[in-house]
Amino acid sequence: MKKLIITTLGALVAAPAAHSAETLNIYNWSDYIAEDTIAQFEAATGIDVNYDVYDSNEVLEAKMLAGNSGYDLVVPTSDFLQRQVAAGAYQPIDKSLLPNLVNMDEDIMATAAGYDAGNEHSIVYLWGTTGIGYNVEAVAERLGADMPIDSWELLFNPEIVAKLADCGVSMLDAPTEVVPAAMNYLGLDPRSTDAKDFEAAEELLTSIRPHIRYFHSSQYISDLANGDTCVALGWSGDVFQAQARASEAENGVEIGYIIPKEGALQWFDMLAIPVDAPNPEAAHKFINFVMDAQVTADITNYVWYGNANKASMPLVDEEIKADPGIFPTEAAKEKLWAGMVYNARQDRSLTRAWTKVKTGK
Ligand code: SPD
Repeated sequence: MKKLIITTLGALVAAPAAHSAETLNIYNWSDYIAEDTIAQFEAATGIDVNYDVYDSNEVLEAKMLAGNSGYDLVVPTSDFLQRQVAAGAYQPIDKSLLPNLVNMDEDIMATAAGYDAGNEHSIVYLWGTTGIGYNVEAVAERLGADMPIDSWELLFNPEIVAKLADCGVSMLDAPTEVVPAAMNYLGLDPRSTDAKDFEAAEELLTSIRPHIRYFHSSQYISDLANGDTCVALGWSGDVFQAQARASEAENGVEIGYIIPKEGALQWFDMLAIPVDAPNPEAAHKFINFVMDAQVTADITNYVWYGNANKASMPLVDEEIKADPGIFPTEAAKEKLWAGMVYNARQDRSLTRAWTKVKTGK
């Protein structure tokens, strides 16, 4: 059984600096940092951190495009980042301020550069997949113990998901992830931008809508952990956090995560500095701090997401490195798809389909 592990930085952290009036405003995904990362940074630098969280790229994007967010550091997913960079929302990263850049995995940074040329405005923070979390016992009770739990069928086959409705099925409130997953299940290209494909996904999602208890992108961690829901279309590390919480609570709930055999979205969340950040120097210090091998390993060991820090890998728990739900097998990798960058027209069409699914209108 997995355990939440809290590690300390030990020798890495210098003696606490004298109090300074300097402040760093961070806006990050919820449940996406180790318990002690911020305190360690404050102790090492004397910078006070204000730390806010969100659970939706759309919410972050609205703030970035409006400007004057007051944030110094944010964490958009790479596909969203690309269009925000195009809109001038971020400032170039000054790599001369990042000696720990040498720790990064060049291959993963090169993949991310597909969204941000030359990694000019962003550094990979963590990455993961969008798959299915499930309560092993509750699902087996309803579907039979020999039902293969390896497919989007669990959520998108109306006959199967109907049998799970009573124990609680949830989905991310993330149209750019759920609609492509539905298209993939239908045998369509998950990266399609064709309005007809969005409509096909909408039709499928509408047919299973009566069996979905809610659409939300963070509540499912505690609900799965407590046994209040039994299936969630969710993010890899969040499901593993639910598994760890259930294990710590010793409540008898066993949670599994699958990357469906048909394939899944693989995404990269990026550290980026808004163009109007009040304190970009402190943001650079934080990015460099996070790129320390031990700091990144502590984060991965706590939140169960992959990172792009090669130097951290020897410090990542063996159990995490060996889990194919966190670090997919070569065979699973072949079926992963990358997030699509939608233009405004495609985005409207996707959002329309999503609103209809959620509201039935
Ligand atoms: N609880 C942290 C979840 C982070 C999810 N990142 C978003 C990925 C979007 N594709």
